[in-house]
Amino acid sequence: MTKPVRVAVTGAAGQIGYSLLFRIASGELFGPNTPVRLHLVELPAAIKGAEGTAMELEDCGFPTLDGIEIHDSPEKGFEGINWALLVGSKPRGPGMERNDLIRDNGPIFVAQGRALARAASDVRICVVGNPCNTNALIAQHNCRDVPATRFSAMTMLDENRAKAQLAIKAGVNVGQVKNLAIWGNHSSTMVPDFDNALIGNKPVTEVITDRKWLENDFFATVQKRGAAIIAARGKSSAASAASACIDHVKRFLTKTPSGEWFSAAVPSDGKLYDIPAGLIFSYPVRSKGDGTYEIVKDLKLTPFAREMIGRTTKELLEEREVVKDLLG
Ligand code: NAX
Repeated sequence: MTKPVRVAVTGAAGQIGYSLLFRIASGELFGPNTPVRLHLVELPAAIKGAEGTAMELEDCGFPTLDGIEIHDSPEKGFEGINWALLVGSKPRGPGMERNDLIRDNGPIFVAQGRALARAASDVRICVVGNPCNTNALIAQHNCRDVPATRFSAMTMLDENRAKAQLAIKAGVNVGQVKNLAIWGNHSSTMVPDFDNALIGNKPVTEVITDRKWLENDFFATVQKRGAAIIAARGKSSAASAASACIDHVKRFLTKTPSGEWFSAAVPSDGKLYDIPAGLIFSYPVRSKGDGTYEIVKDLKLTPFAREMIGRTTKELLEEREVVKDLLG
């Protein structure tokens, strides 16, 4: 009998949780032969909602779902887990500045980092809750027992959004678009790197020759897609975020084909592309197929891309400054 993979999802009663949990339970993430034990972690006030979701998960009759645990504390919720998908955090309220959100959510990731250190050893962590890069930085600093390279933050949704926009513009299926790296912060300063991406094995810039569109409309659409969805739906992206989280974990668990890469925010070692050490920075990465990865080296960056990467780096440094007292 295969040992179940234990996956904790924080914010299990939230909108992303409601989509994500079913896709994990169905066997889509770890395959049809790997049982999954879900740890639903919520705030005490939202436990009832998590119980409702758990009932629906049972009612789906997924053979891969080995069991469900519901916890109102990260200490209990993270016990023995192999994956921590840290989705839960406070949403940005009306009139709230980004720095207020960073300060408000920081303590959640201090507590969760400490709980991970105590409760889990063979664990990999993906932070989705915003501001995800800096939240991942806080969790990682408060969990020194787990290697830093096991922490990542999700920029896969931004990659998927960017690929979709390029595919629409070029009139091709999105499967034709490859190697679209997101650099930097998951925020409106993110850098969708079209110069190194391919459409049907040709450079994007050979297929879409309108560089003005690429540097302006394409950039702005990708950077502001989250806000556009809120404006249209009245709620933030949920199913697409859950789908990207599935893609993120799958890409780490699958050997990346030669010459390809995907986007994930991972700790910088300070040696590549002039990014200061320690930041959780989105890079093009390649998985070795077992959860470990390498950052793709020696990609050529245009002066435009360098300038944009400089801006997103500056923003991440400023965010780190705002939470410096939380970096245990
Ligand atoms: P919801 O407000 O629907 O759900 C959040 C849930 O988290 C709530 O049920 C709440 O009770 C729970 N929660 C809050 N603090 C918690 C804690 N300390 N422990 C456990 N649970 C806790 O938000 P949802 O739409 O699901 O979004 C969740 C997070 O994802 C937000 O921070 C959001 O900004 C972020 N996103 C990140 C994206 C990314 O690409 N990285 C894209 C989508 C999304 O915007």
